Amino acid sequence: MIRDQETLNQLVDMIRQFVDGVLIPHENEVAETDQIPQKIIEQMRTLGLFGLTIPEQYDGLGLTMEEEVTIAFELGRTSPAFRSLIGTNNGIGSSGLIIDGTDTQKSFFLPRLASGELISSFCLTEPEAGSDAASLKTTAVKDGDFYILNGTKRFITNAPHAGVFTVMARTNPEIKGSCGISAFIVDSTTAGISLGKQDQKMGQKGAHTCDVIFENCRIPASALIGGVEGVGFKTAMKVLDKGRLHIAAISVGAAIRMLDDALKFAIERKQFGQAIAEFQLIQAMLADSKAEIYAAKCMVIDAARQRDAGQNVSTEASCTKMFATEMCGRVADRCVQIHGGSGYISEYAIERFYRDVRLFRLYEGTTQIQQMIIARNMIRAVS
Ligand code: COS
Repeated sequence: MIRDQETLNQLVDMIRQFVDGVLIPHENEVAETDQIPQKIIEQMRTLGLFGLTIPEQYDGLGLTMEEEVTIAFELGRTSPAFRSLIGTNNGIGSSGLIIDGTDTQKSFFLPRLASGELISSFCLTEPEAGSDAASLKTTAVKDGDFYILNGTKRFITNAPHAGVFTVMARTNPEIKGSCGISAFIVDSTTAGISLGKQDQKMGQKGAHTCDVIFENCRIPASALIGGVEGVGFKTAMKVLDKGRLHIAAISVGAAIRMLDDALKFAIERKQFGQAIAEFQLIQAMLADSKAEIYAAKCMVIDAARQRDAGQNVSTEASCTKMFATEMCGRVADRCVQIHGGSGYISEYAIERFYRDVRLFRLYEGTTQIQQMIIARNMIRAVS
């Protein structure tokens, strides 16, 4: 759903200019230093980028899913590190609160997340619980008006910067599966929380992840999201339905950028006395990429509209995440191929994008998990 096309167009134009004029020119610096310059973070705050999806009553822009993916198509055209910094506040770090939080929890945290004063992280994955998220072992034991958290969370995006964590933990150890899990909103300065060393990733330099370790970490009972035990896994799954659409949209944006760069290169690069863009084998790679990007974009918009209409989009979110991220991987590969040897050299952005986009097929559920969700939903629908 688009509430007001003209206002959205203005926002998209502003973000497009910011991406082209500020973010793309700083991509190499971010890759080399593994840091986003502070002045860019300030600009992101001023532009309201930390609160794109946070409801207006909590000082965000309250974008609908269709509006959000439209913005994500633009943000995807630059280094994923920039998107990653604002991504948790707009997605997995705030959605749990927005979907299932109490009014008090929302009023306290959401305005701070919208302004970027606080960065949020989503703590689901553990060393022994990745794809099988319901097997997580972190415990939250009730102790009067408190819970005591113990456990380790792994690969937590933005954890080194986070002011607040959404933590999924087992409140009922008797129940081994998903029903024993609850979600908490945890102040990162609470005693008993420590961070592991920063992960050295294949790509996405400037986006930071690490372990978050809870050791006898005492949090108030009011930190229980929604005030209800045992529904934390469902909260996490609802968060991921939305997050998967966002990652799909970012994948479309990244593929558009890679193809733009490859097209430009193919037009400029001459071999055998002519631009390589004139060769049909190059054209096939350009055309296949264009068509697949178009298909993924249509899927993202359709699924976003269905979610805005209040429909359950679990299947569509997984279909879209699977198709768009796999498409992005194929486009990355073809665009390296079009660049030839230059595609393997860091002077060209495609070398970095090739590594950066590899993560899209892994996080927020691997392609194989999306396949499993889609097939299970199909089978359940008829049985
Ligand atoms: N929305 C709401 N509820 C959902 C849901 C969704 N999208 N998906 C599942 N649930 C509910 C189910 O209805 C079920 O509820 P009941 O017990 O009341 O029937 C409960 O949650 C458990 O679901 P399910 O039985 O499907 O859980 P499984 O453990 O079998 O499988 C998968 C869950 C594999 C789908 C889940 O663990 C998953 O998505 N794994 C990948 C995790 C991931 O993406 N990690 C990335 C890191 S986070 S960046």
